[in-house]
Amino acid sequence: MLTLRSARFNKAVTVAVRGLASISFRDSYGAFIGGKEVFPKNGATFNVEDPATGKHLCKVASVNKDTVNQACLVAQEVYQSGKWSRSDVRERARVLNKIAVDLRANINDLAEMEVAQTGRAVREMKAQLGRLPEWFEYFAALIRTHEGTVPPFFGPYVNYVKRVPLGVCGLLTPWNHPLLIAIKKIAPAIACGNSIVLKPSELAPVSVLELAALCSRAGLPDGVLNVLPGLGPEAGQAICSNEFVRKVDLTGGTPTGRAVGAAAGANLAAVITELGGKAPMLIFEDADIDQAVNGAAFATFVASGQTCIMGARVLVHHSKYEVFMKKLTDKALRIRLGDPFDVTTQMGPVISGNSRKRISGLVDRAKKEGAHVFCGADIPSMQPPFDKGYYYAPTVLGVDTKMEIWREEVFGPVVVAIPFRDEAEAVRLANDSPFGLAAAIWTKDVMRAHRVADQMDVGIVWINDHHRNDPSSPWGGQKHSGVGRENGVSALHEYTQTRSVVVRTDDSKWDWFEQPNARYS
Ligand code: TXE
Repeated sequence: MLTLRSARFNKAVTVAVRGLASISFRDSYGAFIGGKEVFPKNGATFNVEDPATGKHLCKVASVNKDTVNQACLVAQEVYQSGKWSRSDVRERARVLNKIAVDLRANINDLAEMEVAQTGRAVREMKAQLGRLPEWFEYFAALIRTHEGTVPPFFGPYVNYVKRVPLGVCGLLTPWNHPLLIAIKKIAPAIACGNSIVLKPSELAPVSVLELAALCSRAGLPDGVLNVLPGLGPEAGQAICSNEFVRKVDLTGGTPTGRAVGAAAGANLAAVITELGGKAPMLIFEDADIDQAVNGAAFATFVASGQTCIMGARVLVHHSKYEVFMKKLTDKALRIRLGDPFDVTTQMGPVISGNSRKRISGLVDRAKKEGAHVFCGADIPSMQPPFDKGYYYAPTVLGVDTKMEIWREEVFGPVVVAIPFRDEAEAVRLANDSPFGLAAAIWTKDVMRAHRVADQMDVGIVWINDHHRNDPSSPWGGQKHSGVGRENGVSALHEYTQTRSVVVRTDDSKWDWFEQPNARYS
């Protein structure tokens, strides 16, 4: 049984999930507002299902605009009280470090909950969640060590500049890494003294609700972190439009980014967005081909390809194209699909029936446009109960740049491949995308590695690797991949604003109206 559940969450019927018997879901979950579980009066709920079997997991409250507005008021009142927003940074750092300790103690339970909601393989989720406490530790350290500035202000003045919180921040998070993405935003936001209203994805909201209860138990004052499960166009839009919300931080699809940006813009709230991607992997002729194949398979198929930085386009020097594609295909064909709770499973289903339909549609249209199928491109046959799950075979396609699938994000286990003749062509192909989130370069030539990295129109470049992330390292994209950065000092800047204090140090009398030579500025 999950041990982390706060006493503030009601006890209710639990539904055991197959596989690792320790995990269970309650029958229903409410929102988490002001430190308590709240069931909105209208009783609206949505269902969460297990994508590996299609079975019902639990019901979750679906909050409407009224509940969003109540939660934003709670968040604003606690912000204005100064209880957290003006608390000593030592106290804030202490609470963040305590959250990290409690999170570490509950990682296995939370990871299993993520497996049940997302269908991602348990090995992946445990590896990913094992690192989450680092975000709280990093931002605890950053606020303890961050210093203001003293600009060289003209004249008899001292000008000091502090960074102060923004107020209520609206966080909109997706289902593919429910806790990782929520924590990437929560840790800097609370470290800086903000209050939060967070809407998790309607497909995987439960672990984020559990996290809020955990933070509350660790000493985060009530009302600083409020979690509002609900639907995007209703609850998500209501957050963007609420008068108290000063910043909206979304990770989601590009169309959602536009809708969120428009609503937040009308509300004069700032926006950070981490949106889609179509990351290229450039495989040069001098790369260690076996390692590049391993890296590309990891980049493409981890999380069933449902990550924003997934290796979506593989560009291979023409002299190595045949051998590379043969090895990548062999590797993709060996990936073990199955029960995500089985530690030997290497890939689970995709998140939903709709998502699989979208993936199949893109692949089927690519085939009609003449794509070469190296492997996959179909729905695998699975043993019950997984025959009801949303599995899609690891897919490798040879394409050309005129095809829809070259440009569109698939968000599934599908990689498209193209050979290139020289470095200039590789760079041109890599940048031939509406997205600009990440790229990977595989080469042993150190000069080429940096030269090519410098020409990528993206926010993140890996050299001889993929997917690596750290709380200290800026994360975000260019073009349709979004605006702003997560992680590192950038995130501290995203979640604060400057307050500039100008102090006169000359106490001689002055009078603008009597002194014709008095300075104006
Ligand atoms: O994301 P959505 P979905 C991409 C990927 C995927 C596509 C759709 O291409 O196929 O997005 O996935 C909330 N106003 N990524 O449908 O809908 C929503 O409830 C305010 C990339 O799951 O963008 C959820 O909490 N909020 C990605 C969050 O936004 C709205 C991760 C993201 O949901 C809203 C996931 C609205 N109008 C999907 N509509 C990445 N960058 O990693 C939705 N939401």
